[in-house]
Amino acid sequence: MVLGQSPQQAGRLETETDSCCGQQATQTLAANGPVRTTRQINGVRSFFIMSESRATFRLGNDTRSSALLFPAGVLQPPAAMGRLAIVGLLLSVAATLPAAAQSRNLFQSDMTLMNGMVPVEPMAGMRMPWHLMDVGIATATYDHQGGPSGGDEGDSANWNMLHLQGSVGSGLLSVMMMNSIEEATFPKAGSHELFQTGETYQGRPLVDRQHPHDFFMNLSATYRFPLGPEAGLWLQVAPVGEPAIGPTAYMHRASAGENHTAPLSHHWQDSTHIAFNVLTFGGGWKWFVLEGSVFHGAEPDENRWNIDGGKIDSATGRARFLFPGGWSAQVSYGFLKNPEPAEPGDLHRISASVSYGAAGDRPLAISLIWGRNVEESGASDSVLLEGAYQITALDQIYGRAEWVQKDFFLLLTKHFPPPGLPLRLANIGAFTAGYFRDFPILRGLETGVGGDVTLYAFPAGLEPAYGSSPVSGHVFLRLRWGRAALVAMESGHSGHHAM
Ligand SMILES: [Cu+2]
Repeated sequence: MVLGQSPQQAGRLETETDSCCGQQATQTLAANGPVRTTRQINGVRSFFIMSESRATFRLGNDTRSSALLFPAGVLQPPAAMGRLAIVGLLLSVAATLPAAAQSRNLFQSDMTLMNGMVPVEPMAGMRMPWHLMDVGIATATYDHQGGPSGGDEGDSANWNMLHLQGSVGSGLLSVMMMNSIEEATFPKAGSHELFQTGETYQGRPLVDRQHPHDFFMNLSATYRFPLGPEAGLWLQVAPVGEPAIGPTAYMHRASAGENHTAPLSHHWQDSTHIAFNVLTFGGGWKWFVLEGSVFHGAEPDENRWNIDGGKIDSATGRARFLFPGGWSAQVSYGFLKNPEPAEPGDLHRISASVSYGAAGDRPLAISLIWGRNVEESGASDSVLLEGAYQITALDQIYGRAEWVQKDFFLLLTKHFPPPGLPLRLANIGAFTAGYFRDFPILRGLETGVGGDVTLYAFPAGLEPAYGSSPVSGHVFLRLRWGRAALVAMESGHSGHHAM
């Protein structure tokens, strides 16, 4: 749903560009006047999608049809606003067309894209009217985790994001609030997930459980200041935010597809996505981004309803690379001051990842992620490979393979190791395959069902706790509303784009 949307955001126009018709698309852009042509840099075409529904309106493969609806100068305010209102109205209607018109793009909700923390922001230099977007997901899941450490439950993973954005001065201001009520929809001690670790419940470590996310998952204000069409600087002030480290958090990644389960390497790679008192400063030029954050290093406490706060004692730095053709990568480092108060000690985290299709602008997305934690007791590594493929507009397959080194004692006994015990690591492998199908029932609400199965590899010494070959799985109903803003960040051959 888009509340108070501007006409050009009301729907979604797609043009098809590929090696054969890219030239034509370029001409279409050029025909739309100077505003549009400034957004074409070095063949890098940037796009901006905001829509209230995933049901997108395809104008067909002929880019000339979009030129009809977006005639020259149409985006030059204010004279064009009336026409845009009509186009917006048409597209709003089109957005509710039956599922046959849906695209095969994967869903993503990357907040760096939504908040314009990118070098090339397609609306840079244009006046953006204030608009409020709402996007969210809720699942109803039956979760079975096998073996003696497993269990069965019904739960719901969920989040909602309110995103207010508009021009201030020559830049773009984004205000975001993201909430989750998992504290009410997860079992008190967290959702059963074999080999999952991280955070605490009643002062004891959570083992084989995924903690619920805080009610305030994000509360941030971001100002992006353009430096011409190819560069920008940004500052984010976030009582609750994501420091610049690691890949996009799993629940926002296109490559996670419909897999709503936290990776076992969450606390090696992307667990800082909820941090307190975060200040981020960044900038980017063409395909390169450099950003740094300071924040409070402790992980969220057991009270999931409040905003923890805490003094700024930790820092991260990240370089991002937005390659042509849908590829992107990051390398990052962070110092986290005493992230787990129940098990005191500082943490150094190093991460590198490569992604394909992270902007959710094509049917396939893949991420390969490495994350390393270096603690006083020693270092441990994690590697994750995941992908999602939209076979048709309604059918998706997804998968995830992980290898992560976890504390043997913790997994075996479900207690923190006593101080002084040398760190013994267990190599844990987890392999998930899943299938999801959309069943469009209600307009404005995307409804679908999915299921997945996970198998594991682990040392024989853990068999007393896990059995010899546990099998886990989920069956779930997923509701989703809204769609995140998207900035495609590739050049050259590309899939379906909106403009
Ligand atoms: Cu998390």
